[in-house]
Amino acid sequence: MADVATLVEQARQGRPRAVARLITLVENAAPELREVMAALAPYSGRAYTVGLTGSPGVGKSTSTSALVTAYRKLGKRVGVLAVDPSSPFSGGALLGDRVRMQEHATDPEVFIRSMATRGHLGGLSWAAPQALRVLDGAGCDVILVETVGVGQSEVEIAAQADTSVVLLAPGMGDGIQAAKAGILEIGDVFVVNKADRDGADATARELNHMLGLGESRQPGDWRPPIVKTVAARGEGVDELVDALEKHHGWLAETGELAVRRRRRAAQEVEAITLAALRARIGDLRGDRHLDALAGQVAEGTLDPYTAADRLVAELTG
Ligand SMILES: Nc1nc2c(ncn2[C@@H]2O[C@H](COP(=O)(O)OP(=O)(O)O)[C@@H](O)[C@H]2O)c(=O)[nH]1
Ligand SMILES: [Mg+2]
Repeated sequence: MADVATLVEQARQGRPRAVARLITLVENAAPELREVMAALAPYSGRAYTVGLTGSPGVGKSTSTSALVTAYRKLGKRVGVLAVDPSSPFSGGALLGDRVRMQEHATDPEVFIRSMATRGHLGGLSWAAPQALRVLDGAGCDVILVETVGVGQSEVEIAAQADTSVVLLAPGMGDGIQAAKAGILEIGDVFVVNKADRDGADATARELNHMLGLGESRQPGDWRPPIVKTVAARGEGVDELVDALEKHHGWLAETGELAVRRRRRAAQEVEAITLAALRARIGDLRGDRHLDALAGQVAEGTLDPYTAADRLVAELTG
């Protein structure tokens, strides 16, 4: 295997194979990652990242593909990351997604990758950001992150993007579902896709109502727009790009972009720290010190907090 420095250099030049191999390293939590991330650090923070979330079938992949087309027209280099927190498979996109992404497959300015994160210690919290770092380092101007999973993990991944797009479609009972999943709070831009179907206006109205309910916005606060699209035909996609660009501008002007990125970096560092501590505790299994502490706690001669303090002191000492 090419050494890390060479791989990173090739990825920096936008060579797809090198980018793919680096993301595989992330996916496998390979030991080389430490070196990869050190080499990529100076090149991070350039890409604008957009997360797309919503129930299965709502049109995330179709919208992602349409957005790739729109951003390519603007001359941007685009990365696409489909994150599936539950899938044991890696490397390949779901078949349907492959078909949808086909038209971009031969475009050297588009990087498409799906990633499974199951089995990671602290999985999502650091695997997705590191894959984003790779795409960022490869010179992507925009990175679109589609989450395949639903629920909490989805919200977690969306929080790793600069802008979160929440998609709904008419007739899916989506408004209610979305509220349940806590997804309304994370939406910076809302899309009512499948606007060619009956009920799109009603869904948009319902959404508008729900968004307005908890409103206590100050002047200058971001008011999440609702964009209607027919992603399958590319309709409304330019309006969606406009909404994204506006949000990007608002993030930059208000300083919120830096705030969000710092918050994300803190989570990333914390996740890596916890994984490292957990690994060290694992190393301690069978260790006489831990064994002795556990024995004392079991016998009642030591309380568990004091035992934990001693363990932390030992791990960090
Ligand atoms: N009628 C209609 N169908 C759409 C539209 N966008 C996507 N679809 C279809 O909805 C299905 C699910 O789309 P997909 O992008 O895979 O959804 P995902 O699971 O959220 O990624 C596919 O059969 C798409 O062709 C749209 O705007 N209108
Ligand atoms: Mg999809």
